[in-house]
Amino acid sequence: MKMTFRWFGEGNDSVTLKQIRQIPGCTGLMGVLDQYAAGEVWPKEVFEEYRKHVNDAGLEVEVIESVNVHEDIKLGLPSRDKYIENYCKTIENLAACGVKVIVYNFMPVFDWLRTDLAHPLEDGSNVLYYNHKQLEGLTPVKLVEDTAKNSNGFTLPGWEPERLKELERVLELYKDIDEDKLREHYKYFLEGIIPTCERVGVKMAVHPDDPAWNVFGIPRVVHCKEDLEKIINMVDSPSNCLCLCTGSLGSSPDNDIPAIIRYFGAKNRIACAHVRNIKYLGDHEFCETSHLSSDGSLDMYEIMKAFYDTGFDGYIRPDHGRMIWDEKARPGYGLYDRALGIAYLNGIWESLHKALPKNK
Ligand SMILES: [Mn+2]
Repeated sequence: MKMTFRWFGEGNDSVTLKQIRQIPGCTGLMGVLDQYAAGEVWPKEVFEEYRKHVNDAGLEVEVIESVNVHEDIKLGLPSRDKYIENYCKTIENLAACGVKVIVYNFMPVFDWLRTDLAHPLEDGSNVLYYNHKQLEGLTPVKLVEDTAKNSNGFTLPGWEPERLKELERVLELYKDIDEDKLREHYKYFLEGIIPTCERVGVKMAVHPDDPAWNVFGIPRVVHCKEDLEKIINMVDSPSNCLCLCTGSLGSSPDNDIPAIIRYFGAKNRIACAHVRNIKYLGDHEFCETSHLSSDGSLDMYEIMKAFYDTGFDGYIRPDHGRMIWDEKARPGYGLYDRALGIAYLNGIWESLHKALPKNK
């Protein structure tokens, strides 16, 4: 297992590489380069410079998180072939610089979604919060505007202003697309990119829908065990993998996270993981919490044990944290609570290793 940390890049993150390097047991990044819009080719030289910069700070960057899939691919438009070709070029360029895993998602229109980015907890911290009832009566455009206003001046992943200008037009295009149609388009995408991944030794890791259900009537096909099974079978290849995000899948109490980890871990299809806790507050209502099991609804010991027992040797990072100790940062992505999350997850891992010496 390699412990990593999400970093948004120089000038785009309140957290520094020096700070990340000082988190015990954290050896690398899940990196983000968000200057390229979905569909653009990431130039090798630019990424190589980024990699050197990260390596010079004493950290690895073998996982990249922000290679977004162009909406035309999800919509199955004729222009998708050009974007798939570009995606393959980006895969080749990143692989040439040592990238082993690329995280992406296949959520139409919206990336992750919350209704409050600073929900107060009893301990005086604040966290991301979701209540499905609050989406009722809200238009997608209004939600996006509210989110942009409340993100402490940072652009949230998936909410890039350039992409949102076309929001209404894109929503209209999705009216004729159901889940089966979306899966057809997904399969076409994987068939287009996986041969390149196999050739250059990259694993694609799909991030689950967050939250784990449909929003605004738009189809989503990555939020339960059956969905994930369909995806890994669309193209049966060791390069067609999952990014197991416990908080995203875990937003639905119907998903048994340790069982899902054991099932796909045994097939060697989990390339990386985001590990965090959430707390159920009602029907389709939850808040995020510290990583500690007793603070939320997920059993983090059982989650880490499932990774351990299946011989997981991929990349893990803590996911969103609370905003604590008066830190000012991108919602969910402060230094302090995520660093505490790493210390805690590493503590569980060490205990597992010493009690059950099967893995490292
Ligand atoms: Mn995640």
